[in-house]
Amino acid sequence: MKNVIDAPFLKELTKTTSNMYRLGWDERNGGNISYLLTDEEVEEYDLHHVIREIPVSFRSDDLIGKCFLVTGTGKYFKNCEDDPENNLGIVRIKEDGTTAELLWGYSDGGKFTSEMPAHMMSHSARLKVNPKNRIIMHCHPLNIMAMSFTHPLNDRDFTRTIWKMNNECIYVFPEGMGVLPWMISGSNEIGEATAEKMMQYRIVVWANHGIYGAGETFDEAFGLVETVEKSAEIYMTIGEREIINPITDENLKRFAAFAGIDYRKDFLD
Ligand code: 2HA
Ligand code: ZN
Repeated sequence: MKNVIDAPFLKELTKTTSNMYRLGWDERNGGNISYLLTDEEVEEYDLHHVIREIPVSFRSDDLIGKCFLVTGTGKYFKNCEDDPENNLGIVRIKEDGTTAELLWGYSDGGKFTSEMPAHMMSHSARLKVNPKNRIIMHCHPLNIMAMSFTHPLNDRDFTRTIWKMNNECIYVFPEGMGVLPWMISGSNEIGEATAEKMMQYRIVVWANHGIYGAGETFDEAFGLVETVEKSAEIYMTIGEREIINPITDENLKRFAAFAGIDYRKDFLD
């Protein structure tokens, strides 16, 4: 039976938390990640003993029996790589759907992120749309947060602005992105609202707070977040100055036709 400490899935996650920290997206204990493990991964590693049970504040019937590697509440992304067993945990959703069985980690007696509702509900939503989804990632990138203070908060307008700051965006997330107003973070309500958006999108912005990204791989989820953040940076850098050389709706339509992109048609004029 292999030790989780040596698992590629653990290294992938801790490399990602370090990258995100260095990008300035995860100050202090900001941000959280959950990674759905495959049955094969769970079989292969020393994950067959329940260390303790941790209640969750909602039901996840769709996720019963599934195992997730999840960042710990109050823990810092910058510390995950050096001390994974304390900062991370692997939990399995018990048959009752409202209990997490700890199989590894949270070694100082800790528990999963305060954003567990948004993570688990988003996993349920994304798995309905794409059974291969494995990652839900949340962080606080500077420019996305700044933009959400001054830009209208509806999916269409926000997507259009982000798409038009960088041609690549419509290629990377042709379905667009969801936006939520300020809500109480950590609540079941923000979890439900995020999951509803996740039925349509892989990206959900939480105004005044940060962003969620979903994907089959870390590259996919991380790539979505960094692409949105780059566009938001361009938007914030332009600021109040007049755009005299815009990317137009017509430009995006021509690019989409050329590249064969099946984008969200009602998001362009
Ligand atoms: O875990 O990012 O949204 C810290 C947060 C809460
Ligand atoms: Zn947050």
